[in-house]
This record gives sequence, C-alpha cells and structure tokens, in this order.
Amino acid sequence: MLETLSRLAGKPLASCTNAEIYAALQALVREKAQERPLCTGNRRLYYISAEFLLGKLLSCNLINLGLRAEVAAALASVGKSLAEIEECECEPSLGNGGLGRLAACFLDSIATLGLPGDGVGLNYHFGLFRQRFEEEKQREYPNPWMDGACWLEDTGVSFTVPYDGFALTSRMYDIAVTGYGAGANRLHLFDLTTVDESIVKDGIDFDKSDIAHNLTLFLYPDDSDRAGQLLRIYQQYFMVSNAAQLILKETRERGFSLRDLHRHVAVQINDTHPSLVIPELIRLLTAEGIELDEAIDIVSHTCAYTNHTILAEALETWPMDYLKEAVPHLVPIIETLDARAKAAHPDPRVAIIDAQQRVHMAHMDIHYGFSVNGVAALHTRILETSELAPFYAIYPGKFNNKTNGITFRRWLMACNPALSAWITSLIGEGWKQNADELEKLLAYQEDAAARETMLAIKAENKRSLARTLGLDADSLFDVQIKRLHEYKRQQMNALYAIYQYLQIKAGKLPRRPITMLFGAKAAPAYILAKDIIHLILCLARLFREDEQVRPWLNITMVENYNVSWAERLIPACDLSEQISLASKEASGTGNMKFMLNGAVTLGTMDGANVEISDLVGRENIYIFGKSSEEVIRLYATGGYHSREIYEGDPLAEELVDFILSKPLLRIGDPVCLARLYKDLICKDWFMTLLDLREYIAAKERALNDYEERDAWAKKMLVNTAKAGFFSSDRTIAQYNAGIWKL
Ligand code: 26W
Repeated sequence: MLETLSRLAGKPLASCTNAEIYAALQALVREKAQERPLCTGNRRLYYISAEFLLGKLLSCNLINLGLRAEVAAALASVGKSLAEIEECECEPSLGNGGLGRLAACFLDSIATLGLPGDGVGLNYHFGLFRQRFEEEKQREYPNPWMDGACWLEDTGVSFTVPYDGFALTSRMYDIAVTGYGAGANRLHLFDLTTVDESIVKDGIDFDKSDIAHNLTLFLYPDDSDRAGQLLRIYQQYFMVSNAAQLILKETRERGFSLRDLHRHVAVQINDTHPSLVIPELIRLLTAEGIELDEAIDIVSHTCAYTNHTILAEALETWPMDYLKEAVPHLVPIIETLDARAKAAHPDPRVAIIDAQQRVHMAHMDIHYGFSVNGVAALHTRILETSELAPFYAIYPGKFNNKTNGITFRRWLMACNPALSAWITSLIGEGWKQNADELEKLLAYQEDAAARETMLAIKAENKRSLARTLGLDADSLFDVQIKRLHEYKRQQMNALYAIYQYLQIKAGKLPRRPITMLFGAKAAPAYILAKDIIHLILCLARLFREDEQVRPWLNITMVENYNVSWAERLIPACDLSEQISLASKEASGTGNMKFMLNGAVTLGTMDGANVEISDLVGRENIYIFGKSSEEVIRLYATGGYHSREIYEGDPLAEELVDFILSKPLLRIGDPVCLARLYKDLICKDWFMTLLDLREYIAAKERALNDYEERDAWAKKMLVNTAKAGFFSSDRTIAQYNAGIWKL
C-alpha cells in the first residue's frame, strides 16, 4: 500500500504534506472504484433529488473498498494520521437536512446491494449557506466546497435545456458511488456552464432573476418573493430536463426502445422538487414521435413519488402564470394531465390545477406515478387518512410505506470505530452485511462486562468531543441536532433549559451537571427559527457567565452544523432529543443514528420514534406528549390556545416570561426575544406549551435514571441491538421489492 500511495503522490509518502496524501488517497479511491464494474440490470433506477447531503466521502469510500485499515496502517508506518488527513476534506454542502441525507444513505445502500441506480441532482457551488454566529445570531455566508481536491469528475456530457426564448447549456459532473464490499454506481450532478460565482454579494445575496448565471449557485434560494419562486422553478426544471435527457440517452445506449422505457427505467421523485420530470419526459417522448396517450402511459409506469413531509410549505404548488413564464412548453402538457385527471376524478381536492390556477405538484406525482410512499409507518398512515385521503380513496394500490433507514457504514463503522469493533468482537462480522444480526447483542444485556464496555466506549467518545468543544466529559450529554423548525420544537428544549437554570438558581441542583448540545441551521428567511437560535445562544451565554450555574448547566451550539459534526456528536450522545409535535415529523433519521450508537431517546410518538419505541420497549425509551391523533384533532377543532396554558399554568408562565427577563434582555436583542415571547403566547402554531409539563417530567425521569449507570447501560445495549431494522440496506431492499423491481 505504501508503494501504491507513493506512486499516486508522485513522491515518498514520508515527505508528503497531509493535503498531498489526501489527494493521493482520493486518486486511490478513484482507481479502485473504476476497477469495479458498474451495477447493471434489466431496469435502471434514477433517483432524482434536489439534495444529496453527502458528508465527507474519503473515509466511507475506504471502508466500502475494504481499504481503510490497510491505509491507516501504511500511513502510520510513516508517522502520518489518517484521521488528520480526513480533516483535509471539504464537506460538499449539497443538502439541507433529512431528505438530502437520506438520499446519500440510499446511494450507499443501492450500490451495496448491487442494484443499478444513479442519483441525479444539481451541483450547487455554494450549496446551503455557511452558518456563523455573530452577536448570538445566525449569519449566512457562501459555503464553497469545490476546492481543487473535490470528488467531481467532468464527464463531458452536456445538454441544452430550453426555456422561453432562451436555452441554457449544462455540464454533467459525476461522483463515483462505491458499495460496501461490492457495487458501483454514479451520482450525476448537473452544473450550468455559465454559472458566475462573482454575482454573490455581502452574505448570500445575488440577482435572483439572472438565471443564466445563478441557477447552480445555492440550494433552496430564498423563495419568499416572486423572483425567488421563479428561480426555484428554473432550477427544478434544469434538474429534471437534464435527468430526462440523460435517461433517454442511456436507455438508447442500452439498446432499448423508448416505447419500453417503463420496462427498463424507474424514476424516483424525491419529494415534489423533481415533479416536473413527468411532463418533461412526456414532452421528450412525444418529440420522438410517440403519441401523447402512449407517452403519458409510459411515464405513468416509470415514475414513483416519495412524500417526506405533510407540512404545507413543502407540498409545493406553483402559480400557473409562473410556469407559463419559466417553462411555457410544459404548460400544455400539464393542462392535458390536469384535464384527464379531472375527467376521471371530478373531486376538486385532487385537481392538479386548482380554482386559483395553482399547480399542485404532489397531485401530479400521484395521478401520473405508479407508487406513492411515506417514510415511516405513522407518516404513511397520516397521508392515507388525512393529507392525501382523497387520493388514497382513488388509488389505494399506489400507496405504500417505506420506513427510512441509515447507512451503518457512515453511522457506525466510520463514526464510532470503537463500538463497531467491540460489536464485531462479540457477534462477528455478519452484522455488516445483515444488520439484523445486531440482535445477537441482546444475549449480553445482563452481562456486567458488556455493560461496562458500553459505558466505557460512550465515555471515551464523550471525552473526545469534550476536548474539541471544551465540555465537562462527566456531565450528561443531552443532544438536539436537526434543522431548526418550530415543529421540531427546539424552543421547547430551550424552555427546559430555563427551567433547569431557575432550579439551580433556587439551589435545587441536578444529580449531575448537564451539557445541552445543539446543532441547527435556520432557513435564511425563517425569522422565528432564527429567533429560536438567538434564544438558545443567549441562554448559552447567560449560563456561561454565571458562576453559580456554569458548573451545573451548559449550552453549546455548534456553528455550521453539518454531517461531519453529526459524526462527532452522535457517538458521544447520552440523551437523544426527538421532541417534535406528534404528526409533524414524517420520520426523522437522526433518531435512528442516535439509537444505533447507544443513546437513549427522549421523544414524542412521532415519525419513526413510534417504530423505535416498538422495537426497544417502553422501558428503554422516554416517551411523552400528546398523540398524533390528539394533535390532529386539536388542529381540526381549533382547540389549542397557548394563551390558556400560559395563563393557567404558573410554571409555563414563569418559563416563557423569562425570555423577557432582565438577565436575558441584557444579553439579547429585545426585538427578537419579544417576537418569540409573543408568538409563544399568542400563536405557538406547533403547540410548544401543550407538552411542556410532560416533557419536563420525562426529562427529569431520564436524568434520574441515568444515575443508575448499570441499568442505563442495559438501555444503551438494547437500543444498539434493536437498531438493525433501520439499516438503509433494509429500506432499499424494500424499495426494490415493492417499487423498483430492478
Ligand atoms: C425549502 C422547502 C423544503 C421543504 C421541505 C425543502 C425540503 C423539504 C423536505 C421535505 C424537508 C425534509 O428534509 N424532510 C425530512 O425528510 C426526512 C427523510 O425522509 C424525514 O426523516 C424527516 O422527518 C422530514 O422532515
């Protein structure tokens, strides 16, 4: 290996800088990946997604290629550290949250299962923004990642994408996808040949109407105005037109007739962002001389749709006149699709184009796709019985659930090598190919030595993180890391922090110091989410500056939370905060990562938390809060009024009032704090105060139980042992058996 690496570096390894070694390792991965034949099959999958939250790729590629141990040893023999060299990699910022990270896990599992499936997305130069904290507030900056040593390979493939009166030229870049032990596929990222980074000014502002230069600059550019919404449509069309042209090109190259497209291609529409691929494929097929009816039929048997959220903000609808402006050549097709749907199903609730001339993308996906899946059992049930009930009545056979999963290569083998090695020492290697074998660990749940080791590995992971962040490694690590959104209720966790602070000020000390760790980015235009970040950062500073409090309670919010941070925080976590308002979190995937790494969940019966609870048993999880049925009923009857709770419950009042207390106003921005204070009392759309008491009680119970170290260790062991179900290998096997049939 040493010789190979020296050859690739072009000089003896001992004399290389870390950056030069990183480049050599990247070349090694490329070489070995190319040696693997690409997965082939009768049908090829194209997984189209606006986001691919890839994280750093070196470590996982080395694991998948079976080279990591050998490389680490070779580097060590010349005094180099693989861990240090992995730090050289710049994390691609091509995603925002769960949907994007799920897509990345899927690519790993699709290749691992040897299935022919490529990702198709956009090559955002600045991805999602880089978050910095200034005066306890989030500020957004560009997040360049395409430095010299990035993984992109220029394929030379280019397409022309037609708009109204002009066309743009694309360039296809690939990132090789390796499977664990075998398998290779591609991630195709389309870029704009005329993109111009220089048009981005102070922060992340740029001319949103300058389409020819801005289309692949940012993921989810602010869409709070018309120009921003139009830009989303231009971007989405650019993605799907390139995808459609690539699909037809590759189908021909594979020797198949376009009339048989549905036999040889499956297209997974990941949320509504790629929905325009349906009319675009129809347009291209008719341009090839295929009659419209047949084209519609072919596409309807080719495309499948995944719904990732019931939040209205994500079920995209576009004003028809926006589509007429951006993609007029698709409008007649969309109108035809709408007319046919209306003729067959007159119920206005399932119309693609509604009475306000708004085009419902999800409706088009369901009418003209052959499968609609939710991403956790509860979520799919909610889709079928509420949000999409009219569609379920028409197409019951199309609906199915595919509970999300995570790749254990990144989320255990790479990020928690000590736990991974220990598991293997107990139950062998089998779990790496068949995650269900983790259940063999249950045989050790009464084993004192096993429990000790579980605690020791967690303690070491905590010490490592504590060194990086300056934490008390003996404190309890209480972690909430996820996108900032009111429905995820980071604000409820902040109210708990205030509760604990007031307890300490009153001389009631916790049994052990508590470290509350947060990681979250708020969408730039999401004002209230940024106010919640402001509250958290102000509390962090208040506690840090208080000699009486600091020894017992700390808040640390990591800046620019990303995949690499998650890989450090998850192995070190004791208590996993999954506290969304029930019915709002479609699934969650962080919950699975924490469970796999031996953290215990404190959560509501929402998303995949329900399946986690079923697997580990109520004695190994802390559940609280109103059920999704109760919450749905409260919305339906308008029965929730936070003011009633605020005025009726002195504890709620005390905690909310603290937001405008003197100590906090001395630190924070009164405008932001008052806005959040007012929202909690007058609106509180995601019912923060509804579950507040139960949340505090459940958390106090968990903190108390934590002190029974031996019993807690058993909880940890059972969580890891029962996590096998959440391997994305299982998820992908279900997608293939139930939807793709590759
Ligand atoms: C900016 C508009 C927007 C709105 C929603 C962009 C992206 C979305 C996605 C649907 C948000 C998302 O990431 N949803 C998450 O998908 C995960 C993978 O299925 C689930 O685990 C999370 O519960 C869901 O919130």
